[in-house]
Amino acid sequence: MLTDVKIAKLREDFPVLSEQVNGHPLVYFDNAATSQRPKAVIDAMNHFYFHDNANVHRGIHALSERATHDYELARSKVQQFIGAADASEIIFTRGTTESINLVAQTYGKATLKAGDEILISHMEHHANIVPWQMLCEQTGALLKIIPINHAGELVLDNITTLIHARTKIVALTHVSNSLGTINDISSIIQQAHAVGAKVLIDGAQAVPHMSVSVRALDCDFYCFSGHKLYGPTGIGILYGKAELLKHMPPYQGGGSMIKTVSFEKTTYQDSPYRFEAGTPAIAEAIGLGAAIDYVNHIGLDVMAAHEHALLDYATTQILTIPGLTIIGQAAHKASILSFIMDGIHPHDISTIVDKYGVAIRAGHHCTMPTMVFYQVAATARASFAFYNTFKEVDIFVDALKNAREIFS
Ligand code: C6P
Repeated sequence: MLTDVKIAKLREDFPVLSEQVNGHPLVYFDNAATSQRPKAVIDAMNHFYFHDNANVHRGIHALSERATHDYELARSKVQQFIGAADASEIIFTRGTTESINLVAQTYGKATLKAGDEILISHMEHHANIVPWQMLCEQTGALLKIIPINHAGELVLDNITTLIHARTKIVALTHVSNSLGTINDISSIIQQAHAVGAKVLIDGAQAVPHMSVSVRALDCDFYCFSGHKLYGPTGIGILYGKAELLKHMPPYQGGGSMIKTVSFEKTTYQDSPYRFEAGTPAIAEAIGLGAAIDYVNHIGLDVMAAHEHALLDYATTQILTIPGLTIIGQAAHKASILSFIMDGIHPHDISTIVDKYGVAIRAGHHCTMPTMVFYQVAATARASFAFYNTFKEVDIFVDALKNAREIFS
């Protein structure tokens, strides 16, 4: 359990958390957009630049060997973190967005034909909509949508009418970034496999809050971003089953991904290198490895228990504010709290609470179809991490009450 004393100690690991904003101590509730980095991550990246900086997989000199060792060690840490069978199943990308585009433009483009179907849900982030739309335009495949209900849960009653022989790819978010819903993806993965479809899971909002085993889930692809997991920006992960990666064409061409090049014919490396053309984000991969070490040290279960307690407390507290409606009330939620307030635009809510040092996000959260479903242009969203406190929730709720007063 994370006691107040323990949290106070852990907060010291995050230099930015002691910032003052508009004359108030920072209350950082925008963790779903990007979380903060502990010193361990910043130090790991600094150490690389101070002592080991060289390109990977190229030089035969000591620094290059050190850089390559640390880069590959980071890959192994990711492999263990998500329970993949082999490190070759872990591809470094720039983030979730690039991971999904990679699958669409390699596996998707190579296998889909006109009339095939790609199934997503109504609560997807644009990163798990647009790449599939682009693929549909290229191949003549059709995009199908799993509906949601008002609580923000997938409606699966008629799922057999959506998952059938023509379904080739099912691409689903594990946790919704704008509603907080945790989806029961296991059963959908099984149903998709029963008709021979492959399943990609967008885990951007899941891996920071729950332990994930890609082998237990049996998904075909799993994606996430380093920067939501206390790691650096510019680094993300695509997990793919070895058997699938083996037959997938490259994503981009260039250095590192080839075995031989001649003007007549080029041959490609095996996974993961076939999908990592050019110089990768080396310091960022090492930083992600350090973030995983940090998370493992505290324990995802311990972190999640505290985040849930914060979510429950904040949910109860904000509902005491007149005219406030929570958007996304699923039975199973991660620590994301989206809401609207009568007569106040979410941007104004965000601006007012910022005056009290509270950072939240306001907007459509890159989920425009979800906003349309709720008939709102935007929501305000507070998202909690393990380093947040109940006292911070009180400051946030007081700031919201002030917003209510200003606008009434
Ligand atoms: N959501 C949010 O504030 P990138 O930008 O590639 O690291 O992650 C994209 C992405 C994909 N899927 C989900 C479920 C996400 O939440 C995100 C990023 C941020 O909610 C920025 S829009």
